[in-house]
Amino acid sequence: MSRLAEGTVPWPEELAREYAERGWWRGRALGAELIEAADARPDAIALVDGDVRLTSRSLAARADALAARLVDDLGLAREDRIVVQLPNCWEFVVLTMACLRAGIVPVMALPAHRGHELAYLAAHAEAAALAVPSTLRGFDHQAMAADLVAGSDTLRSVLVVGDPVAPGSLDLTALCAEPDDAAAVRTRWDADEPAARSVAVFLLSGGTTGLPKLIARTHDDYAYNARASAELCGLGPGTVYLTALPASHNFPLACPGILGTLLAGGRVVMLPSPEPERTFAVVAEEGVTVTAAVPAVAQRWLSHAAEAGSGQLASLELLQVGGARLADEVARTVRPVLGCTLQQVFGMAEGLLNYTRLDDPEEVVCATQGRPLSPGDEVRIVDEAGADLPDGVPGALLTRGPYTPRGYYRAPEQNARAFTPDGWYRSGDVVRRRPDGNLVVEGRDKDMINRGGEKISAEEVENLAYALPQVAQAAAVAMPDADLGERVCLYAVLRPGAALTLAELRDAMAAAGVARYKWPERLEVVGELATTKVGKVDKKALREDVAARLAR
Ligand code: OOB
Repeated sequence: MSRLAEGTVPWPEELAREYAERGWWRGRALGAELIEAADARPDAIALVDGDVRLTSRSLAARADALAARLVDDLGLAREDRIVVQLPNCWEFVVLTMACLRAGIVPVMALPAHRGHELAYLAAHAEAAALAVPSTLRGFDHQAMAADLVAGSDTLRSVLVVGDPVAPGSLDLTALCAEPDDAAAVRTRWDADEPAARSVAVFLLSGGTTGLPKLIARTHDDYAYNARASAELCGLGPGTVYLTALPASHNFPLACPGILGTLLAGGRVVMLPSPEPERTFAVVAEEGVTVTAAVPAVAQRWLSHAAEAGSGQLASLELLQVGGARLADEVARTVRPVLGCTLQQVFGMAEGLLNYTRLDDPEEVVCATQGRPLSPGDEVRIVDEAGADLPDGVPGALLTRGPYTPRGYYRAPEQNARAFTPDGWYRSGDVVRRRPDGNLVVEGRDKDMINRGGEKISAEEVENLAYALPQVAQAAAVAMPDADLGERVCLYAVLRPGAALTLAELRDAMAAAGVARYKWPERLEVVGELATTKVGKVDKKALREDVAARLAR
């Protein structure tokens, strides 16, 4: 068994056979499926990023050529890992496809991550390479990458997009060049497909533990995830999908996102930020038909359209919103203000995707988070004792299915908590099922803060706070926020005589190389932390306390 396979928890063989028999798992590598989709319409423009416009033929040839260069020039081998931290650019798509062709596994990091997160990801995945922008929003990613390589036992190569490319780094844009021998590289990978049950990508878990867990998505399961999502969303050759959310996130990557659009023969447009003015202009210029947003981004687009009008959005047919709870009142404004259909998406990198359907009544689209994608998805809603609850009663959501893996990568302890012995994933979400089958997300029972779709583990923030000598006790909780839904508030009990300000706390997080979205935005220094009857910190009481303070 390969090293990677050893760290993953496979589906039971009987179910794997059933998934294949039902046609959900095709037994093909996702890269091969993408190349075959490109074959169907070779001259169609498949990928757009600013002035760069690539046909399907060119995209496929570049991906195959890059795959060969990663193996021949960089010495990467099948199942080697590469941490991918790129903004939304065309090279991200070529690199992802190249990895899927060669069986090299991308670890999908976020542009907002910093040394703290990337060092951990590289170590846990034992990554051999790292792909970064040269600089982004004033931050020198390449310098950070050099430090990471210096401190790592496994990292050897740094691939860079943008100027300058430092000596010792490799120019990823150049490596993505169209080859002279497209037919030869094509034949090479056609003859050497990675196994369908092997790991295709590592996604990051939303995070309830100290550091994010890696989710090994296989070729079979992730191809199904993207293909079935594309079908549900009605994607086809006429689709123009705008990637405005960070491309490495499961939602814009495969729900149906970039991969679903390419499998359906459509066109992907990459945009580095969802800033409304630029987004609206690109929607108009490119004739975008589908895009995805988190509620905070959708709200910015709605405000912009309310002021500037929705004239530029004439081509937009479908807006998907997910990643955090969309308020029903906001949902109801989407069609009148933006002039397109809304689809709510309640998904998770661990697998299960719920969608409202395109032909659902407006009431369902605006007041629910949809229902499972696949007839193979199993959902249970249970009480604290694990007993099934009737429709209408909120409870903890458990799930299994053909694209929901049975465990995290190399994490037996976390798996014992996050999965039941018979393979149900405990999502940590509290939901209620309506008689029509649609789910409504009522809250959650996991210790996570959802900052506009960015998931922050309370435990991770607390561990970082404990690194400060002033802090005796720490509890991170969500505080309500009109723009982002939630932000991080830290409650701290200080050591006798110690003092701490929010600025000092944030400076310490910066110095530790922690991604900025995790830095607390409010600090409450208290004499003691409220506890529950069993002596645990009472987070519910703290959330209520901060909400009350904000309302004053
Ligand atoms: C998506 O994936 P993750 O892994 O970043 O976060 C998953 C968690 C869910 O367990 C839930 O707590 C929350 O994010 N969530 C929602 C939601 N969609 C996700 N909570 C309320 N309403 C929603 N619509 O966030 C994700 C992955 C694929 C597609 C869409 C979102």
